[in-house]
Formats: sequence, C-alpha cells, structure tokens
Amino acid sequence: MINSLSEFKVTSAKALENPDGFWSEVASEFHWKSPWKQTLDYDFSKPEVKWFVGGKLNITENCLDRHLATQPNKTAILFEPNDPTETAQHITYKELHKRVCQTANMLMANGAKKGDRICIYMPMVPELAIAVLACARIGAIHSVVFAGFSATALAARINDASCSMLLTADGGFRGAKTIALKEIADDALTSCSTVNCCLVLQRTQQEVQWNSIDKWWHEELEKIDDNCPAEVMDSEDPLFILYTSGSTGKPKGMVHTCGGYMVYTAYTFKNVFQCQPNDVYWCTADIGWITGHSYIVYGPLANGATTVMFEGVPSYPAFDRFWEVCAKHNITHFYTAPTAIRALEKHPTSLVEKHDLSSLKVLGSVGEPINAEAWHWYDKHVGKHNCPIVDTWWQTETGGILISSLAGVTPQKPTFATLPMPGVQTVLLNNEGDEIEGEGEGILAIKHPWPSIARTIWGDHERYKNVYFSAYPGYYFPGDGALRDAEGNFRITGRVDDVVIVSGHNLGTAPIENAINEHPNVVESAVVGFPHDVKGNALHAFAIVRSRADDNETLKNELRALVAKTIGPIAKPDRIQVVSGLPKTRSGKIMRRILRKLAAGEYDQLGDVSTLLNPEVVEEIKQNK
Ligand code: 7RM
Repeated sequence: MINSLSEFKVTSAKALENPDGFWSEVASEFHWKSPWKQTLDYDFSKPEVKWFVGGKLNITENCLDRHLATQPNKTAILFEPNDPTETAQHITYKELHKRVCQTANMLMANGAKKGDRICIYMPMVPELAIAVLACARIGAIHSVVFAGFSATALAARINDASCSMLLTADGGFRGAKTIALKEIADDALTSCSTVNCCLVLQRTQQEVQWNSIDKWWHEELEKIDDNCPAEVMDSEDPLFILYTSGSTGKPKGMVHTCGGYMVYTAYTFKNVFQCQPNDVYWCTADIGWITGHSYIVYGPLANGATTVMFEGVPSYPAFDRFWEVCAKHNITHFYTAPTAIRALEKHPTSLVEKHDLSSLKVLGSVGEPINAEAWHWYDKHVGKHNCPIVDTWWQTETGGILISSLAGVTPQKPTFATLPMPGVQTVLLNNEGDEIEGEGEGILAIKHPWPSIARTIWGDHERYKNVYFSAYPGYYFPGDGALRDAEGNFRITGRVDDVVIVSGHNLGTAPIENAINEHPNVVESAVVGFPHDVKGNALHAFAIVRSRADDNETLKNELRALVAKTIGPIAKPDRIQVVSGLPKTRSGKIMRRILRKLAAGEYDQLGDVSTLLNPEVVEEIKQNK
C-alpha cells in the first residue's frame, strides 16, 4: 500500500519508466496457478491488449480461498436489507467460500460450463454477489443486467451474448415497492431462444408463473455439495461481459478478462481507499453497474476487506437511511455518487446530524463530475471536515479507477479527480489530436494500456476499434473532456459524445430516440441532456409528429411509457417538446450541439446558425418552450 506522497511519486515514476516491471511486481502478490510468460503484449492499432500472457489463475481463489487460512471468520459481506427491521447478515469468508462453491456446483448441475454466458438479473441480495463469484469459479462468463432494466433491454442483452442460463429472483424489494423480476424475466425470455435454464431465487415470496425451464434456487441447492475446485483460467479468458450504452441503439457488451482485471481492481481498491484490516467499507452502487463489480465484489474481496451490500434506496424508510446504516455498522469508508449527494443535500442537515458518523474515515465519489456545492456539503456534513474525499474517475470500459486521489495520501482538490493512478498515462489532446502540455483543456486520452482495459466489445471487435481507438490513433479515447491545472490535476468536464449521465446512469441518447420513434405519431426525434440540480443531467426530447393536437399531454405520456418499457424508467425524458423540425446540417446530420444549448436555455450561445439547412426551426423551438 502506498503510504505517502513521496512514495506515490516514486511509484508513479517507476511505473512510467517500466510499466511491465511495475505491473509484474504488483501481480506477483496474487495467487497464480502458473506464472505468466510475458507481462504485456499490445498494439493499439489493431487494437489488441493482453496482460500476464500465459498466466493461469482463478479470481475466486484470490477473493476467497486465499483468505481462509488467515481470516476465515472475518465478515466478507455485510448485507443490509431494504427493510431496516429485517436482520442484517454478516457472511464470513469461510461461509462465503462455501456458498460460492455450492452455487457453482448448482450451476454445473444445471448444465453450465466454462465459457458459457450466464445472465444475472437479480436484486441486491448476497446471492447476487455469490452468483457472480460462482460463475467465476467455474469459468462461466457472467453478464449482470441491472434489475431496473425492462424486459426489452434484458432480452437484447441475453440475445447479444447468447446466454444459456438466466439467474433471477421472484421479485426484489426497493424502498416501498417490490419489483416483479420473474414476471419481467418471463416477458424477456419469450424472445430469447438460447436460454435453457432459469434459476429463481426466492426473495419476496410473491406469486410467480412457472415455465418448463424454471427451477427454484433453494430446491436445487439442497441437493448440492460444497466441494468445488476452481476452474483453471487463462489470464486472457473472459471473466464477464457488462453492457454500457453507446451512441447507436445497440448496447456495447464490454468484455473484461481474468488476470488484468483482478490485478488492477485489487491494486486500485487498496491504494485509493486505504482500507485497514478492521474497516467496514460501503459502496452504495448496484452490482448491476461496473462500480458494483469492481468495488463491491472483486476489489474489496481480493483485499480481504469487509464489503457492505445494501438492498435498499437512500430515501427509504426516510432520507436518513444512508446515515442510519453508517452509524449502525460503524462504516469507515463510504463511496457513493454525486446524484445521491445532491438528492440528500436537499433535505435538512438535521437528518445527517441525528446519526453518529464518527466511524467514517474516507468518503468517495463516482459516476459523474461532482459539483462544488455537493463536494462541500459532503465534506462538511458527512465528513465533518475530517475525511478525505476520493473523486474517482473511470468507466465500464476501464474496469477500474484511472484518476483519483489516494485517501489521506495524495492531495485532494474539490471538483478535481486529481492525478492518474500509477501506471496510467493520461494525456490531454486538442481537436487535432496533438498532446497539450501543462495547464489546459481538451480531450482526455490514455496512451498506454493498464491491466483492466476492456479487451473488446462482445461480438463486435470492429466497433471496439471504431469507438475507442480510431478518433485519436495511438490512444485510448474514453469520450470525456477534461481540464488540467498547473500541478497536473485533472477535472473531468463531461462527455464529448452523445452519452448523457442521468443520476449517475450512463444513458445513450440514440436508444431513447429509437424508442420514441416507435410511436406511430412520431416522425423523428432527438434527445439531449441538460443540467439538472439533482440528477446532474436530465433528458430533453424533441419530437417531430405527424399530426399535432392542441393538447400533447396524452402523446407525451405515451412516449414516456414507451421509453420506460424499452429501456427502463431511468431513461424517461423530463421534458418532451413537440417541434416541426430539428436543426440540421446540410448533409442532414442533426446539430445536437444546438439542441443542447436550446435545452439548457443558453440562447445567446447558439453560435452561427445560418449554415443550417433550416435555421427557422431554432427560432420556433425558442418560442414554444
Ligand atoms: C464508473 C462509471 C462512465 C462515465 C465517464 C464519465 C462519468 C465517472 C466520474 C465521471 C467525472 C468522475 N462507469 N464519470 N466517474 N465524471 N468525475 N469521478 O461511472 O461506464 O457507468 O460511466 O461516467 O463521463 O466516462 S460508467
């Protein structure tokens, strides 16, 4: 663990000078079934990246078996249920190991084998983490789909990866609501021919329909023993697929591999959060997102930490639930998203003050740029000016944190993610693709691979190349803009492509437009983000319709319902505006830049609209808002 600023500087310099030597030293701390022959083999022009080539391992031995000798009775997963009156569960490393092995055997008994894709559509209960690890144990590739997604979105992801199995639950508790997961899954499976087994966990006990491929999880487990040797995996064998939205309607199945992902998530967890042996670490994300994969499951467990899994929401039963849970479990590390902070900031600070937060040592932020107001509120009311805040910048594609301060070790700067991790070579580019030196603002790019970079997009390597390696040859292009101060600290300014971060959820505007266009009365649509004080960004949809009614409320409701059904409720636009045309270039490309300014009400910053094919629509859009 890096313990001082000078050690950080020395480590970063060493990693820059000799990346292979640096990462091979980091990787040697893990349990490998056989050593790698070459540390790194890469060519960004292909693109191809391989780490720890020829090495054999199983990530679950590093997350579980390794700790059995030293700390079998330490809590691995601390589960806090949605309902605060339901008892929390402390699952020890020994018990977790046993349950993962048993579940792995259950998967195999139902036909799963190495290389199969298994879709996981589950609530935030321990069995979700166990299922993820059970897949990894047997070398099946997990594809977790967030339990807030619709049947259509679930089916698209199952079909894209040709999953042979689905793991789900009867339902899920989320605040005052229950979500009928099995019903949604049934709906999805009517269009998924590759799935031949569906294992159903009992969580809510609600009534469910039963199909020939369905089996109850608890009944299957009864017949299963808990001896399950870990499958031998190659470093570069896929560990999981996780979908993220892109600028076309089709989600991108990012593929992460076993060796590099393990080394990098474990290394960054250790150094960014600086967790000590008796600490209790809580990341409030859902395992359905990369943050949950890397920093609820794999990173903390690889370090033998205690990781909290929370089933509920920040507002249930009241807006002090986060603080109540912090006090109840003596949380030392609290990692959440700016959107949650902004939502909680709206409520009286007495809700924070009524709980004893003195156990807190480190706070974290992830998912979008944290604005100054939220940063200071977090620092003052939650951290009592006594906890370093790590603002961690990274992506589904990067697997782990690339830019962040190290808690209490390197300096923090409000609204800045600060410095890259050792071994991460971040640069700023101008529009021509030239590197900007020193202070400046531009496009963020990375010029050397780190171990957990996604290796491909499932089934579409060409798209992987086009999206991440073509805009600026020789660099990985994340799609974010950034500015850099004189000390080298980065502040991420936001997306430079058509992805909008709404409440920390990465939403592609294209699939939302596709959903809206499904409506028989819609001719064309464009969706853009605009700044929102709680969600960070919200969506504004512009729609051209065939026939205009005096009152468009019915249409707008239908469009929102269509989006909710196709993508999920989080993608519903806050505003829908019926327009007679969309501003377009002469070649017919929608000028989203102008729509973004219009949605933000920044009429004086539209720039020159005279080159448009139809400048008159800009005036119309301004008038009828
Ligand atoms: C981890 C995660 C990725 C996008 C990324 C950024 C934005 C994430 C920060 C941030 C500013 C941060 N993965 N983003 N973290 N922007 N500061 N600390 O969120 O794939 O879902 O989203 O999120 O735009 O490209 S993600």
